[in-house]
Amino acid sequence: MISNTLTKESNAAARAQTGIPADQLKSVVADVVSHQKIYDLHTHLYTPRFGTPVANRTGKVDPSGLMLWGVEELVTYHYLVAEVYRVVPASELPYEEFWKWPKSRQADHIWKHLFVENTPISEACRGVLTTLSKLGLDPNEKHLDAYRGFFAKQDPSEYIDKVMQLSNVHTITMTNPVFDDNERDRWLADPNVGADPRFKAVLRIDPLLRNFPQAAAKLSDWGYKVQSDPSAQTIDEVKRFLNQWLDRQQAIYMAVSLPPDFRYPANQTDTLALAGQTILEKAILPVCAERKLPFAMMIGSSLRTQPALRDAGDTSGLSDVTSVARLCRDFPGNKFLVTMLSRENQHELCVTARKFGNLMPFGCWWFLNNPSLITEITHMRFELLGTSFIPQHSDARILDQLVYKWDHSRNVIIQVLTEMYLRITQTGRRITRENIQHDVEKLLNGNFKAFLEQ
Ligand code: RAT
Ligand code: ZN
Repeated sequence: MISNTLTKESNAAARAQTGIPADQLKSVVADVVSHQKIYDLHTHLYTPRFGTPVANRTGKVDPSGLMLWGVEELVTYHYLVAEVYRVVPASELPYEEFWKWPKSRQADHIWKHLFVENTPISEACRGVLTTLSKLGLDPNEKHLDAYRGFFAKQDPSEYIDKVMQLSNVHTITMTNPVFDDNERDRWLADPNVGADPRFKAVLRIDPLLRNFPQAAAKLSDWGYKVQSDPSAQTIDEVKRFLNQWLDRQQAIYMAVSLPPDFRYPANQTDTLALAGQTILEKAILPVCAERKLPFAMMIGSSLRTQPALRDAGDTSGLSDVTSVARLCRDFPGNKFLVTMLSRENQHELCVTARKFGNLMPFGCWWFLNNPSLITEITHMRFELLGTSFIPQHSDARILDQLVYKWDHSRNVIIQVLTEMYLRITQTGRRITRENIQHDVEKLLNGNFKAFLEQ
């Protein structure tokens, strides 16, 4: 018995001693990264109970359903709407006209101009090609009809399993904007709408911080005793509202997207920002702290810079990392998940995370979700933070995008991680498969879980 244990221990010790030769590092890293199941902490995907507008095998189609998937949704992704307007300008196709078209016509237009008549070279275009090809479809088709039949034959719930298997994602975190009537009504009509073991919910509350008077008007319509001026009673009512919705959704964190001019503390002459600040300090952060939930701040989105483009009309702007530092310092009992949209904010955010254990930088958000920028940002994060960050989230809006967003990001992570290990081996320090498995597990799953449990 004793000698058996000893043999096991010495075998383990011997394995730990066996460093991976430099020329094999990349293939081992690739193997480990591709086998690691991912906890995707920010998407805009939904369970089948939220309904789907996409024709499918069950025959159940809900025109305002929230679960998006299939080729027409993929091709009309708002990133691609913006790109098609680079090729066919509004002088040729007025925005209002495009929005009046049925989705199938919009999709045909985008396919023709971005995929057939031009080389689909952008990241968002390449993503569609990766997805089609990983689904076993030929990405060279001239017309979308060649794909439509494949998607119409799917059962939405089974298709979720298929996509999660292909992308190796074990949990999809939704974004659940409670101020969106379509979304809110679905939670009220069906208490189990979010109950699906593959999904987690997130309470998204942008209007509370971006425009409190507007949010207060809605809350008051919904029966809460709130006023646009955040009095003590208003604060209590906002807390009651947040707690009710966190319970209803079983949300794993609370989230907001903030504009580039978000400042903490707020500018004393900006009454709208001051109202938001009071709600943040007195309602949102206390509720998060009591429930030990992280507060996710996604900072740097300027909404509707080009309103005619709708979702595709938002842009990014330089934000203020000092504000993040102040929040982390002044609220040590809170946990902050933070991603920033501007490339220029990334270095300062890393430096700030070195100072605050309650700050977890995550993902390469939206306009940063391009291989060149993910490479740069991930390198910098490794150099400044070791493995104590979350390198990526998918931000998928259309289920099938999980396939490409994770395929592309995995490839970058493999490349960058291999370079980091090679640098270490140059010191004479050995890198083992166990080291790599340990690191990759933290990056793609464990760091997020541990932050939730902290
Ligand atoms: O990346 C996106 O699709 C954006 O439109 C936003 O949804 C952003 O990710 C957000 O969560 O606000
Ligand atoms: Zn998002």
